[in-house]
Amino acid sequence: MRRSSRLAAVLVLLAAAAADAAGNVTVSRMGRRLLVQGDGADNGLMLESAGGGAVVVTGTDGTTVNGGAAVTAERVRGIRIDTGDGADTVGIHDVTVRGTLRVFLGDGNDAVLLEDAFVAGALFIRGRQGRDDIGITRTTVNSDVSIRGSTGASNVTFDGVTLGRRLRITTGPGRDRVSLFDIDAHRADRVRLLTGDGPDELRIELASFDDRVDAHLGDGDDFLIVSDVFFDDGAHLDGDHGHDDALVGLVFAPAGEDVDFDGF
Ligand SMILES: [Ca+2]
Ligand SMILES: [Ca+2]
Ligand SMILES: [Ca+2]
Repeated sequence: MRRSSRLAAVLVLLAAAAADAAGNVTVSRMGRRLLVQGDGADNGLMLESAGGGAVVVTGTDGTTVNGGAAVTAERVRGIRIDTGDGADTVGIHDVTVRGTLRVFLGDGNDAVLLEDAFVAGALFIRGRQGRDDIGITRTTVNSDVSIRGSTGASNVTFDGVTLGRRLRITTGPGRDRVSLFDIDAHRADRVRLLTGDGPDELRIELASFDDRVDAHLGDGDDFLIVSDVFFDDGAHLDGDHGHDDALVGLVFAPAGEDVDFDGF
């Protein structure tokens, strides 16, 4: 009897420790902007549309939201998420954001996946230290998109993304992988892709760009793959220093526009 009650006490303690490790996310609002603030623990959270402009924020992997399982916010326009330090995981699924969506990942090895979303304003995602995975899938953004990876290795993947204005992706000195696949930018503005130093890989496949595309792969031995891409206003793709390789498939540009490959 005493043994089993002691075991039960140990199990309760273990459960409490696990909950502490997953931390708590605080959801508040400033006007029609939803503020989602993580703590220093490894937070897991999921944002989903609840219909009529409402958004439900659910804790995953033991993370609590305002001390409970989930919080629903009505009539949300913009969203700002800051997961703080720790290895955080953010899923944003099937959400319409009528304003701006900002995601700050803090330090730690973080992951964010934006899927089946529509963002009427701008999209900002910021990593800091650690190794970050940033994925955007089947999503339309009407205004600027700005992604800044972490100082460690970043993995930035766009798959089925429609862009309305500018796109800028910047990664740091680590070994980064940036992949743009199935991109509709034929009504968008200028694109800048800067992978920083370190041995990086940049893939641009099945894409159409209305405005100019500039890519710089920085120092380090980099690898560029470009295939089935229409550059309506030309492109400058530069491997910079290091031993760089390029694999070039079908690339189209109108007469008078150049697609330059430098440093490969
Ligand atoms: Ca955190
Ligand atoms: Ca973090
Ligand atoms: Ca890099």
